[in-house]
Amino acid sequence: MRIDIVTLFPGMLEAPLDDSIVGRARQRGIVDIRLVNLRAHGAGRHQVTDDAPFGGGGGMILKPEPLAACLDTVRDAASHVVLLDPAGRRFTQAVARELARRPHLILVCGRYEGVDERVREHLVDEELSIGDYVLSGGEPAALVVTDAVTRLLPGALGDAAAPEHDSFARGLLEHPQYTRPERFRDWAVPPVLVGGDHGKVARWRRVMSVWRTWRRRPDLLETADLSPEEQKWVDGFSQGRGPSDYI
Ligand code: 9D3
Repeated sequence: MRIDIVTLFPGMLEAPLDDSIVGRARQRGIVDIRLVNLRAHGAGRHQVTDDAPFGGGGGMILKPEPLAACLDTVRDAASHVVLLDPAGRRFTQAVARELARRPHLILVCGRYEGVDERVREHLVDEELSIGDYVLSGGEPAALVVTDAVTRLLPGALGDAAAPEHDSFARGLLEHPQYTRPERFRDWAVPPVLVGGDHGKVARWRRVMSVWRTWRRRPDLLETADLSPEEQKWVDGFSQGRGPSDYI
């Protein structure tokens, strides 16, 4: 897959894209990520990319021509152009799965007080927001989308951590996890995890994953992929039972 990120601040993205899962996926040729400096397409000797809003008021608006010129150099028939914008559709794991099927994404980072409306209407295929908080620009959002999409590409993760096993892929939160030492400051690891019974461990993990989701993110249970047994646990929790009733 190819991902072009159009930004006025490529320096905000360089280092994060070089490390960890995304950096390794790039090295392995699983994803081809390029940073495209919008300023290179700005107007005139000063490469201006923004201007004051028609009708007055404060703030600067991203001009349409630099973005159009920039997209002309990177887009082809297979490209899917995404504007990162607080007014966009909410980015979720389901959207990440959709985007991961595309051969070419172009992520356009908004800035200033916004972008000229004609960009949204005519140059962009969809708009995405990563959540209800105010960022200074689309760059952190482009990084979030790039990371979430890249780790879904075949081969991006080791075999040990297939993305279909992620808690969010099943619609549940992760169960608690522990490592050595078995006792730290008088705090012991749950004995079932060190008892060597793999069946009991697997059941403990499933119960705790459903329990934690019920306690912390009950909204996720509406769409979670639950077995009939797991649904029974949820009903039990609602009637006052706890995880130890099912472990
Ligand atoms: C004064 C302008 N703001 C009115 C509320 C609108 C505004 C435009 C652009 C606010 C922030 C930004 C910069 N943010 C993004 O470009 C952005 C974003 C975000 O702020 N939150 C969540 N997701 C995203 S995706 C892009």
